[in-house]
Amino acid sequence: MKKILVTGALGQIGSELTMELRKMYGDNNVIASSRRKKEGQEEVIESGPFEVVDVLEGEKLANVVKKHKVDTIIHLAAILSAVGEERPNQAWNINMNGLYNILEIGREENCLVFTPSSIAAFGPSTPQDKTPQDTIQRPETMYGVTKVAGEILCDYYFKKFGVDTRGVRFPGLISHKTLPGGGTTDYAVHIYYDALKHGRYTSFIKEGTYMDMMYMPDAIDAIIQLMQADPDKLIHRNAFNITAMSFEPEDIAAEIKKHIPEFEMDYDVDPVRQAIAESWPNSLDDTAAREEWGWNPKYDLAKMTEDMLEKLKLKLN
Ligand code: AKB
Repeated sequence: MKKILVTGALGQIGSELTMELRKMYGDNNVIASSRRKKEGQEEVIESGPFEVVDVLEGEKLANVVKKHKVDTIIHLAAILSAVGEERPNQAWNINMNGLYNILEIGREENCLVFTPSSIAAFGPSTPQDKTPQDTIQRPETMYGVTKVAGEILCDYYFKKFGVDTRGVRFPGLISHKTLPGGGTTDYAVHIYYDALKHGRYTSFIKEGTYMDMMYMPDAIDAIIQLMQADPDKLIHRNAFNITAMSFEPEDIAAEIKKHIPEFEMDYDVDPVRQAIAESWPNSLDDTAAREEWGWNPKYDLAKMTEDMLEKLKLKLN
């Protein structure tokens, strides 16, 4: 029987992943953790074990793992790209020392460790179109620096200590349950809320800026599928390129217009997030993930937009 600890369980990915894992493995076998309780997340906090612990508190975290006899850690607690540029010091501390603590616990307690990387692990010198799995990684954001360093650290723990580390490079994630916190791709979530609430959206990302994106159900499937993958088939581990779609702001606006004909979009570009977006790939090549563990996303832009608008309408009414 699996016993899974999810850090950052009240965040954008964690809140949905925890509930899905509880359905699969049983409520008591999935321990949600966060550094504090958050309003609006009662479902996650109350439907199974919940531990208040900061990923920087290594000893407390190790005790949680021992207490619940955890064998799998899904480590999601992290500072994202835009906030990371405002507070690089904090981004380095949480993203690196948090991961280090998790890997040390993984080594001592023999746990499988999943941690996400990101398209942010690439930079302006990376090939921008169909970015290969193995290529130049010289990011120019603190978030990106921590993601590349994290990938290498996870590889190190696998090679040196045999810790079963696995990861994916997530693109921008779009969901209707929990808002993302402080990323560059967040515009692609906000646009749906504003379309329904106000019939218009002001984009902080410039027209013509392509980035990879994915709908949350595919992201959750990716984590679960990779966790369950046969280790003998994994040539890569930290971390796999995965993508479901690549679009510019005009594309998502045009798709929304099919459902809300009066919808209008204009631009008030944020130079910091625009520069970050321009340093990231336009589209990833995810062949390795497809070949090594069967990655195959279900949602494209049209299908995602239909579902997002339907679910958000219910939520906002
Ligand atoms: C961000 O925009 O920072 C994140 C990411 C792509 O990792 N959504």
